[in-house]
Amino acid sequence: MAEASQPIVSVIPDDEGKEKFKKSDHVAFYRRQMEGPNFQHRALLDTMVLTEKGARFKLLEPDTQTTLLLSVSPCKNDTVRILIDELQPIKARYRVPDVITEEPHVEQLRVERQSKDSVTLSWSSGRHQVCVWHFPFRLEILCEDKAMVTFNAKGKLWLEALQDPPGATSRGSELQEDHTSVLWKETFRQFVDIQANGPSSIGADLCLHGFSHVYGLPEHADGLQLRDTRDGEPYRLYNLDVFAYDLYSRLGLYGSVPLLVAHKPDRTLGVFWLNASETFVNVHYSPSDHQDGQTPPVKRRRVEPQTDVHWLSESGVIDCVVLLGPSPQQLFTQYAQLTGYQALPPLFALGYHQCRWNYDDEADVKAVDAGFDRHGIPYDVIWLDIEHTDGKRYFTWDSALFPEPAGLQRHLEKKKRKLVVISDPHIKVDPDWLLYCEARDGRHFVKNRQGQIYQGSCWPGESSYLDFSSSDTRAWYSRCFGLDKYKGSTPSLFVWNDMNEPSVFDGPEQTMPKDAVHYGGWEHRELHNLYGFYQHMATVEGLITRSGGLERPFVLSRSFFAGSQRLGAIWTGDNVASWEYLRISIPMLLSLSVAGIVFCGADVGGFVQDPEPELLVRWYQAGALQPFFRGHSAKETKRREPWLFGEEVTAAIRTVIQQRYCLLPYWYTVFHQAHTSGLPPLRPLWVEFPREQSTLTVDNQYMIGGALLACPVTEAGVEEVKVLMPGSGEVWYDVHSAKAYNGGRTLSLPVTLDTVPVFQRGGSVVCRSAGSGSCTAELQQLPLSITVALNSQLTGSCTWTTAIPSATVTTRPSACAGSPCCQAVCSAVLPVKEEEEEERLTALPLYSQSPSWE
Ligand code: NBV
Repeated sequence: MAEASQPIVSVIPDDEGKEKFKKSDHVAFYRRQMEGPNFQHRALLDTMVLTEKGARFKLLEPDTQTTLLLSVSPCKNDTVRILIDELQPIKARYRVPDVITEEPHVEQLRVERQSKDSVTLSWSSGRHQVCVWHFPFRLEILCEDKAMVTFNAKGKLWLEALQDPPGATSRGSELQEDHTSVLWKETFRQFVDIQANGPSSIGADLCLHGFSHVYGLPEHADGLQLRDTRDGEPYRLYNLDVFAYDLYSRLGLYGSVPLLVAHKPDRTLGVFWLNASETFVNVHYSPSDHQDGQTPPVKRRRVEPQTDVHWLSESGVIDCVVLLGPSPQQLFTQYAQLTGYQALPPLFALGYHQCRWNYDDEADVKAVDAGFDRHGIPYDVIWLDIEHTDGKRYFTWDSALFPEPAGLQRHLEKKKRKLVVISDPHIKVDPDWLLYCEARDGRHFVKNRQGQIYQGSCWPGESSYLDFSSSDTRAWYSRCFGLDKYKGSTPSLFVWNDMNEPSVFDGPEQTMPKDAVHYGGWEHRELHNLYGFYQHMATVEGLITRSGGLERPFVLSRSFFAGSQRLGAIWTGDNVASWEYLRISIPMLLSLSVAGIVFCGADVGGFVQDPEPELLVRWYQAGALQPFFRGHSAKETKRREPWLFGEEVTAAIRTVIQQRYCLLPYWYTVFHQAHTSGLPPLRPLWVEFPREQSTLTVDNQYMIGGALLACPVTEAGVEEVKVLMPGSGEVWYDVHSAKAYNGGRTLSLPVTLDTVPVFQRGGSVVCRSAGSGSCTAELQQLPLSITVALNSQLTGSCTWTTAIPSATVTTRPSACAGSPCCQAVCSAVLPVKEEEEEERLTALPLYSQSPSWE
């Protein structure tokens, strides 16, 4: 069977002028919800039942006489879960499993006030309340009697109740072409989607009072702050393989996290919409630019701002958790308690990774590895793409190109370096291949709607797709990573899951048809956005089991969902070697970080096309300051190992990779923090400076942990950059020159090709390695240095905690037991006279001391 080639064209219309990916007006359920009947629901207050799981009410929609069941569960960690399902659906609607890690403890509710119009419930301290209004139904979440969030403020709540198919009783099960049957069938280009359950969409709106800045909802190639969607498309959450994706777009990319985070100076809150089917989100800010644009200008009263968010999904139930913060830190912890904390990566995973599609053969891999040593550039991992396999059969090797794969790994391992290989979710249809036969006979493949094994085209040609939603299939797949089973693998081999949206070359929007069928009879439409998450989970399990449960795994996945942070790393897919893509990588990674996917990176240098040397250097500088740091390039591009562009470029790249290695004790520490508290290593400025209005729209600078401010240069040929130094009263120290700057202003700073603006916050302590070594294993032998930066009173003292790397598996909440922490309190006091302050600030050396890793 012939191997396939990827239909490269994505955003460009095909020969018939039709686009490959849908816009919202191509999507029937979106149109139905938007043009919707505008039902007004009634909450039947006398049906209220208070249980240990919260409060339950019936909701009635009088026109259709549909009854819904609402449950409201305020939880101990200041979150409120709102669940709405049909009271008596003709069959069960899909509820997303495996994402929420543990059911949070529900608070004991008490009735605070009750009338015929509303009932107000409160719990523990009584600071927060929930008020349910009878007609029109809405649900308010209040803090000290002030509404923070109103669910159904705009009356957009609508669940399309499940119905029997037209003619199911009178005309047999064949669909008839009449006006109702279109609800059971949808056509996009040549693709026909038969909707076995008919229309089943859900929608609801939430008003976020007082908020005019919202973030999150990855993955989109757009700015950090979400935009008002009235001027175009809604944000789409539908995992798709989009080669060289369009920029500044709200169309769906490889992964989805339905978490929206709202921030204002005195509160951060979140809305988590737990649904894995195709989802859209509309954001309306008020007062908005639209209103401001009115001619003649209308004199407006000062109104409190608000953000209205309308969520719409193709199926499932309404399962929405409001996270009440109030601080960014609390919000991140609430979200991590719900969906899991970041897995603590093994230290090597935070080093530099060298990838290419493809390193041709064993000699090529060894030569590249030697190149790093020859040029004194540290690195930890070299990667193999799909060409290393025998005809794109994952878990195999091309025996001509990689005759001694275990020997190759041992060669790398002698230098304490690792190999990562790719493993995609499609399996070549090949009855002569044992692994295919095992999967087929073990019923591990997704089926089509007729009940046969589904087949689609991907790299190997005709392929079938593993059904990772089944725990049996996940267990079987995990076993494929066993050292006895995966021939040629050794414990220093780690894994990369690509194409797991899943990508299907001949499928609608290049993915799996929604009417394909998974374990338990669930249609693919119900769980589409979970597919990659489940493959990632199975791979991680495989690596943990391989090590007898002892070692922390490293697995990179392209597709992801809420909760993927528990599994490992993700990257932003097929970007392009251009300055715009370098710039967009920063807000893309910040949006992922805000939504819990904190171990993230973008292909350094750009995957598609060839970067000019200046762009390559700037990209390495930026990548070295981002969590997952990997150079990668497509098959058609020129080779671009760091030493191929002349000594100036090699030196610049060497410097930033070495600086990354020196900073690894700090990176590891901020990852340990993510693992234990949920705080992301990469933080938008407002996370650290929540009260500063000027930080709310900044998305070209960010904090690494609480101590370092990074502003990578992302423009060609610039000689100066503007940097916002946040926080009046703060002091910032250039980490290279120790020059001090007062916060609360924007500065223009001169830059050369070697400059990477990074500043340490006064009052913080940063732990570095005294040298970089050739890889992280060597780094750990070197002494550490700590840098104490004094704050503006010059009397700063701070607690320093650094995590000591070990390879062992850590599971929360006993994270510290598996990964020892070293704590020290560092304080430095420099008495200073008022009038001397400015002068002393600029001359102040950073205080350093040298303990060691042990
Ligand atoms: O496996 C080949 C590539 C891979 O290098 C890249 O990183 C992925 O995002 N893969 C996509 C498949 C095809 C890309 C055109």
